Amino acid sequence: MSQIAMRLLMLMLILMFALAACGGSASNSTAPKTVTLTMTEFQFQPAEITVNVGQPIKLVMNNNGTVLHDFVSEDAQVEVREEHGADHDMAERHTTMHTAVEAGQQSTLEFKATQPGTYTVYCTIAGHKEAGMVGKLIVK
Ligand SMILES: [Cu+2]
Repeated sequence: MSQIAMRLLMLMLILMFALAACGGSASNSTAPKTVTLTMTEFQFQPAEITVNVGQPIKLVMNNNGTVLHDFVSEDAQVEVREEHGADHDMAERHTTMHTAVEAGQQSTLEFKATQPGTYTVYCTIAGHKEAGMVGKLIVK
């Protein structure tokens, strides 16, 4: 085999490995499913989020409003993996999920639901829940 043919064969092998690696990561079932949520005054859009038990979820929250909002649950049975949000003092409130988003900003919350059920999510800023910032996390 000539030197050039040998090099071409090596190049083909490298390309095949690279393609196999790409295919592998694309079909990786542990990659989180992205769910996008929009916040405004005064609602979550969508107001209901449905996920499966054990499915990794990356919740991407866009605050399209003009004031700080947050996404909180006190009862959702979840395992929070990673959170990137605005600083927001929750005082003594007990929460299982909590991410704040500054006006015009984006925050993310990666979690896995651990128990089926229907849980309440809401915004803790005074008056916002009453004005409509309340929703449901449905876990199947
Ligand atoms: Cu709010």
